[in-house]
Amino acid sequence: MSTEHDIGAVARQFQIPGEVSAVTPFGNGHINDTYRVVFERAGVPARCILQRINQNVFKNPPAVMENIQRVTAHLAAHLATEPDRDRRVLTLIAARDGRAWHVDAQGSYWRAYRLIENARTYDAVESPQQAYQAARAFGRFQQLLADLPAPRLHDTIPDFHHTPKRFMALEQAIACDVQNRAILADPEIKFALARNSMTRVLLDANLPERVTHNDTKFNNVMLDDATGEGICVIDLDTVMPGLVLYDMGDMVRTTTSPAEEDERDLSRVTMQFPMFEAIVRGYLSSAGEFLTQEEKQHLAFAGKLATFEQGIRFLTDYLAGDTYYKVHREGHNLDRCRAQFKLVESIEQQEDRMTRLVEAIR
Ligand code: ADP
Ligand code: GN1
Ligand code: MG
Repeated sequence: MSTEHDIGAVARQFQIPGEVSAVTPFGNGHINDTYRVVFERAGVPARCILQRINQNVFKNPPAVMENIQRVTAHLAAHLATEPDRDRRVLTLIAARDGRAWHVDAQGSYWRAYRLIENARTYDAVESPQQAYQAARAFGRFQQLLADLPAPRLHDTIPDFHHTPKRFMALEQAIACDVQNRAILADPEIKFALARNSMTRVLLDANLPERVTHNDTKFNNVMLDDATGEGICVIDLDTVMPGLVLYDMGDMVRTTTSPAEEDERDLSRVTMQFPMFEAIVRGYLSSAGEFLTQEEKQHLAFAGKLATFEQGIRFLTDYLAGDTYYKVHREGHNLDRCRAQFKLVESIEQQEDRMTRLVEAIR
């Protein structure tokens, strides 16, 4: 978290009435700095989410914000007649100068959202119902954005899910080995290099470009506290043109194992079939109508690829000296990589059954 920033002073740059009464670091994201800020006016509290955009990762913050403004406005228009519509889409709070962001004296970009009340995110899935709800929400998100008018959204991170380029970045990190860590990751490097052949499959599958979320981690969807419904998709920095199967795949990666992403006890990291089935059913319940045959054919494969891609991204960052993801302990990125590769193995063992399930219900 950025201690050098006075969070209360930043919060006052947004059009929120009242005085700042509390600031708390919030969430477990790897990229941005997130705070929950409470404002009080005449004893009545109002809560918001304040975020500092990570400019090491997002080189063009105004482009990120322009995408988010267009996407949230489009979603809000679609949801205008729904009950509880304010909790179903993120709402940006304007800065005092009327823009959707504030730039502080250090040049950092900040944004504020209304806090979605009576809902929360989870770092690990607990039930197939939760998996179903998350997948249904991400599918609906894609569906509602299918008619987003031109122009094309900005690529906030170019080639974000270009797995062959991720693989090349890994090869480069192994060759440079700037921290002399390759020796410590020898089994993981061998595991990765043996699986190059899967990296091109989706790019070669003649799939349509759509507006996708690109970071469909289980903790990027808020589940309603009372009903468990997947009520709001959050973390919109990477919403841009992409392939829906990477969204599907990242759900499988983050919503089938009972363990967290950085679990060190690898015996706990497994692809639980009932969770996979719930994801497929939840996703098809909202996205089934617009998916092409080619997309449906690759639904079962997507999880293996996305999990592998994430594993090589963590491994690359480990070898490069932890410059991209926030780390909280020695070897954290290597632990994360190991958990991803364990999950890839678990998926490989169940791949035939996963394919048969998708064939049966698609
Ligand atoms: P990161 O890119 O770092 O993952 P997120 O946008 O996902 O950042 O936010 C981090 C966490 O903050 C989320 O997992 C969620 O728990 C919480 N959060 C984010 N936005 C909101 C919101 N509008 N209302 C309530 N909680 C939120
Ligand atoms: C990052 O922001 P967060 O923590 O939701 C990353 C994703 C990774 C994820 C792995 C912009 O997501 O791509 O899949 O970590 N976001 C970016 O947990 O790189
Ligand atoms: Mg997040």
